Parts: sequence; structure tokens; C-alpha cells
Amino acid sequence: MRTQVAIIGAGPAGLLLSHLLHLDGIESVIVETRSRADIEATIRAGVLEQGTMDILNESGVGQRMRGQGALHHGFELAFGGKRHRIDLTGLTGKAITVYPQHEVIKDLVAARLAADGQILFEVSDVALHGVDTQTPSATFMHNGEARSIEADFVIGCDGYHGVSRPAMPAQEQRKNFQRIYPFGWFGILVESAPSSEELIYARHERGFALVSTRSPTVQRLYFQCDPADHVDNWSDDQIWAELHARLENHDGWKLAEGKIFQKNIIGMRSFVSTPMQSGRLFLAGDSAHIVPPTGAKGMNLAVSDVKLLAHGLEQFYKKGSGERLASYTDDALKRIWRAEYFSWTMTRLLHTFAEATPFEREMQRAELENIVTSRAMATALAENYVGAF
Ligand code: RFL
Ligand code: PHB
Repeated sequence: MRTQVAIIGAGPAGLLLSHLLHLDGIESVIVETRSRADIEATIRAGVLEQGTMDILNESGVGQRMRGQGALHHGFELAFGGKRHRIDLTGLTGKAITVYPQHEVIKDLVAARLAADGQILFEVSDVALHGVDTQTPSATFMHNGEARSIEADFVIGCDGYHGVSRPAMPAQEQRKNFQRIYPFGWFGILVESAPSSEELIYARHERGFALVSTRSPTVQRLYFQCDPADHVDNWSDDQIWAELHARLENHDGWKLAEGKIFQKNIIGMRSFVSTPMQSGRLFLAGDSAHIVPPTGAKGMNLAVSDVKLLAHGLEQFYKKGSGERLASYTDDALKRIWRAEYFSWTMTRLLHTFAEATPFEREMQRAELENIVTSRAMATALAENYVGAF
């Protein structure tokens, strides 16, 4: 098989890239290890920055998002028994949309298939070859047959555990930056109307908690936990008791309970691997960087990488210039490091660190007080949250 751009992975990065390239008249093929049903059902992120909404709308895949997504003009910070609103729109003129990642995936898969785009699901043994030549290729197994795709470019959109980053040449010269946090998030999906119109990020001595939503009938709730814990160690009653304890407040607000129908624990890390290009192989999204979910940046960063790549590839094919592709790593890293910084800040600000001294805990509380009493501090937080950088 021969194509212009071979894309490894059908997550938000790979699917959106293929869609944007198609709109520019550039051909691509996606290979994905999982099934369509599986990628369309995996619960992950929920917050879309304005820039992410804009690109989905401008590229014609925003219709369901506009109908089913919830536009949020602010969120709340809760600590010391009180809730404080961060007025995102008042402070930045922008908003965010809560619309589940797997719905974005469904919209993009539908758009690619409607345009006769090629997505090969359930492939295995993916290997990359000749990435430092003009004719890189990917080999893999599909429906029991050994297959190969030759392309002008290979784009690794295969997430943190994919094969693309390890296939980058000169591994010994790669720079990896990493922080693994000593906690994870216990996430649940609940059958009930949202308890709050806006997201609530709560700091409590027992640990962080987050109230989010998925739809008018489903809530998404998280609480900080031991990353090595297992969901089966927690009864539903224990989960509710923990959430109530962390979200208790003095203004009478109550968390709505309902049937818990999904539970998972995610680990938390900050990670950046550079360079994001070697020859004709480029990395985008989680294959090159990871953020802890506290800043809600993961999927948004994948989208911004892909926007840069789509422009670079368009310039290459339409104008014969590799200039924007050559500066991809530097251009992408500017935004990535801002998002890494913000996600780390939010994580540090809101979680309980077992090793923190009483002094450090007071500093954490004082920083939160600063944010909710200083318009300048709140504006900086809001700008980062909506992605105005
Ligand atoms: P993805 O979404 O991981 O997609 C990669 C795709 O590549 C496939 N793949 C391969 N395909 C072919 N060959 C191989 N060898 C392959 N190896 C893997 C995978 O099956 C998959 O379909 O990466 P992408 O596109 O870069 O998108 C990034 C976002 O998905 C990610 O940043 C966010 O979802 C991160 N994240 C969260 N972010 C938030 O902002 N809020 C959240 O609540 C949140 N929850 C999460 C998350 C990430 C999670 N992961 C990665 C474990 C919850 C989880 C569980
Ligand atoms: C979510 O709804 O899953 C969500 C929202 C905000 C975050 C992380 C996850 O910061």
C-alpha cells in the first residue's frame, strides 16, 4: 500500500490529523491496534478549550459537540469549606466546552469513513522502517495478513505506550523530562443529573476531589487516591463517604448521588520527550508528552500539535517548502511547556502530598486565597485554563 502520510494510532491526534489533511487534499492511512467499538467507548478527557472547539467547528465536525456539549463560562475552586467562582469568560472573554473525548472520536471516525478515509482497525505487530529516508514505511499484521504501507511521512499518534517514540533514531540523544506523582485519580461515572452547573476543583486535607459532568444525566467524579489501589477495594458507600467528606462546605451545597456504573484509577505523570521529529517521522499528542489531568490539557495539546503538523504538511505539498515542518518541535514545545507548567501548578495547588510539612500546607492554602482574592492571579489561572496562550 502507498499513501502520502501514514498515521499510527486513531486517538484524537491521529483522527483529527487525517481529517485536516483530507480537507487539504492530502491522502493518509491510519493504522490502529484496537477495534472501532473499543476506541469509541473508552472514557477519558472531557474538557475542550476554545481553540479545540474552534478547529472542530471550522473543519466541519463540530455539529454534535455544539448540540450535546455543555458550554461552561467558569469553574469553582473549593477549599476551607467555601466555594469560589473563577469567571473564565469575565476574565478572558473565552469559555470551555465539556464534551467527552470518545464523542469527539465518534465524530471524527464518522467523518473519515464518510469521506472514504482509510482506518485499519485491530492491526498488530506495528513496526516502522526507514524513518530517516525519503520513503519511510510501516509494517503490521491485519486480518491475519502481513501488510505494509509506504509513505512520504509517518506520524506517530499512538499515545504514551505506542511504538513510534521508541522507533525514533538516536535514542541515546533524546531528552526525556519526567515527574511521576505519588497519587492517582479514582474516577467514577454516575447516573444522575449534575450536582453543579460548573466543574468544582476541591482541595481538602483528605485529598483532592473533582466534580465534572458528561451529560444532563451523567456525572463524572474523581478523587485523589493511591495509584496502586484497586477499584474493587472500594464499596460504593465508601466512595460516596470519601467524596462527601472532601466536598463538604458551609453553604449547603450537596453532591448528588446516583448509580455508579464505571470506575477506574489513573496514574499521574508529567512527561516531555524531545525532539518530536527525526527525518520523516513526527510525534504528536501523548506519544511525545503527558500531563496530569488536573489542568484538563491532554486532548487539547494533542489537537494543537496536529494543527501545526497539518499546516506544515500543507506547506510541504502545496508550496514545496519544509520550513514549518522543520520548526515543528520548537513550535509545538512552546505550547507544550506552558501546558506542562499549568498542569503541574494545578496539581501542586490542589493535591495532598504526604511528605508536605505543615508550613508547605499553609503555603498551598495561601496560594489558593491569593487566586480567589486577586483579579490578576485569577486572570492568569483563567487564561491558562481556557488555553489563551
Ligand atoms: P491516545 O488517545 O492515547 O491515542 C493513541 C491511539 O493509538 C493506538 N495505538 C496504536 N496504534 C497502532 N499501533 C500501535 N503500536 C499503537 N499503540 C497504541 C491506541 O490504541 C490509541 O487509540 O493519544 P492522543 O491521540 O495523543 O490523544 C491524547 C489524549 O487521549 C490524552 O491526552 C487524554 O485523554 C489524557 N487523559 C485525560 N486528559 C484530560 O484532559 N482529562 C482527563 O480526564 C483525562 N483522562 C487521559 C485520561 C488519558 C488516559 N490514558 C492515556 C491512560 C484517562 C486515561 C485513562
Ligand atoms: C473530566 O470531566 O473528565 C475532567 C474535567 C476536568 C479535568 C479533568 C478531567 O481537569
